[in-house]
Amino acid sequence: MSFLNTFTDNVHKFPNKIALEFIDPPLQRVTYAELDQLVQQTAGYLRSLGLQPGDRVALQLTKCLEFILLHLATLRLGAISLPLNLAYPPDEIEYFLSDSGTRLFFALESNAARLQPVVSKLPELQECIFLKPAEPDQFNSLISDSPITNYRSLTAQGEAFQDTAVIIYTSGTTGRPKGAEITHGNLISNLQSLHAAWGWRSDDVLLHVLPIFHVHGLFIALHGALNAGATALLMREFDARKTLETLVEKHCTVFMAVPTIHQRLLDVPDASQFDLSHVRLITSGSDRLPDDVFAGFQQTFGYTLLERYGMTETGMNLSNPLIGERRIGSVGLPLPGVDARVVSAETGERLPDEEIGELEIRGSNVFKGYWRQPEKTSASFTADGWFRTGDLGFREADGYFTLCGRSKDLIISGGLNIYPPEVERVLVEHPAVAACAVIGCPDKEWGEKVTAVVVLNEAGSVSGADLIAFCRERLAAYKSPKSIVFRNDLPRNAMGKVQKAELRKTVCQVG
Ligand code: MCA
Repeated sequence: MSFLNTFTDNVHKFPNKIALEFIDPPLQRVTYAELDQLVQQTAGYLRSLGLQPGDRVALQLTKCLEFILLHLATLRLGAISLPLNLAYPPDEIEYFLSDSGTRLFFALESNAARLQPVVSKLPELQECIFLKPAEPDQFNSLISDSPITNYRSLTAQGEAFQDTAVIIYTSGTTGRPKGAEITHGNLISNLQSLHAAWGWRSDDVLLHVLPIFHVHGLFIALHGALNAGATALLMREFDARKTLETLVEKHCTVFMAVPTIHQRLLDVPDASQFDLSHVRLITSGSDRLPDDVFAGFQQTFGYTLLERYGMTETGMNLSNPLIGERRIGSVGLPLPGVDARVVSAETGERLPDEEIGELEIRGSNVFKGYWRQPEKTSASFTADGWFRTGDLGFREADGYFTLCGRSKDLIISGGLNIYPPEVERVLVEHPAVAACAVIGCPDKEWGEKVTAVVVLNEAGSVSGADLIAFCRERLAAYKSPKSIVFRNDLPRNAMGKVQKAELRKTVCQVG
């Protein structure tokens, strides 16, 4: 049993129902039967390129039908889909492709010149195909020459519960990002939990505004809709006013977003004019939901946001209930099939309710491990198989969990994770920089704003703007500092470790 089985069942049950509709140009709309046919053709095309079960297929594309077809066809063939953020510059792409040993890479034609020097260096990469999603005929002609593959005869191996379906790179506190291996079993178990918890229905209409290269937009929203036999309306790039208009005009029933997006909806000048009373489920996740956004949503739209908590490595873990109290500041209760506990960071022992400790998760939603990183994989699990999330929180006596910080040094900006060491590694490469520390400062728009505190060499001279530009050449723009603060030295403890808590106190107010 995999997510692809439920999708196939839905193709039989609802062949003529719209599965996907892109609501901005190029306008595209496919029924379940058409989507199935296109996925089969795409699978045939990938087979004609020699793709084998277990091979990695990397996708760095806009939010487009081609992305979804390639992703689903890759899963159908038992190969591994590797979605990549469009913001990653060539340096980062080189690392992801080489670390994963990617065999086929689909990228944007408009990025071809920047990517060519990188892809030509990668011995395991068999082919790099540049696509023009604005011109759907290009992809149609690629796949229409391929025989339709009866993938069902090919997938026995690929759909096995334990087989890796997708690799998503997540940054770590040390070293370079790690590829989280998510299995077919992880995908279906999390979909089944959410289907039950959020009451997904085949007559739901999801408005999908998130990127599809992350767990939230791809597994929770897009797979969620296809798993339910529902219709997904896809907005290629988020636009706040258009989101409100579409929710109303298209009678959408489900909407999922991150706090930055909810804040932007509240900032639409006449937001309260939009009647969202028909939207049965609006969720918030990927970052802590600020209390004023929770309250603002109630005041403006009369809707109580449903906050939930997940991670790339685990999918969704906890959720406020569909029916029952959606508690402000809390991420709710464990989803069906997911166990959660709070332990002492020092002893690893389970803590009583109300005491703050590290949150650990167990269940068939939890990933298999980090790609080719057995030590990092075993370090992230306890001896008895619980995944250490690195998030701090407590459990209340009635089972609700509240998060209150992280034991790992992580910044979350606009729902995207950024690990300071990745940014620090780039900054210290600049010849004028002697030392640096990267922190997240509270920010109304982004939740946290990446801020770098920099100490220059004695003879060093560089402006903040030039340092930001230096980072943006080497890192995705969302990871690059939005502000640089120069200092003569950094506060350090007796071991020489930078005291970031101290820096946050002194820098964030002025930074
Ligand atoms: C864009 N920019 C950002 C971010 N996004 N800066 C910091 N943090 C960000 N998240 C910068 C760009 O580099 C650019 O800078 C400027 O903002 C405008 O870029 P643009 O692309 O136009 O931004 P936008 O379209 O307004 O995007 C904001 C957004 C987007 C809609 C909030 O960031 C977004 O879709 N976030 C959701 C991410 C997500 O899906 N996370 C889920 C991860 P400049 O102009 O200087 O070049 S999965 C997860 O976390 C777990 C599993 C979970 O629980 O869900």
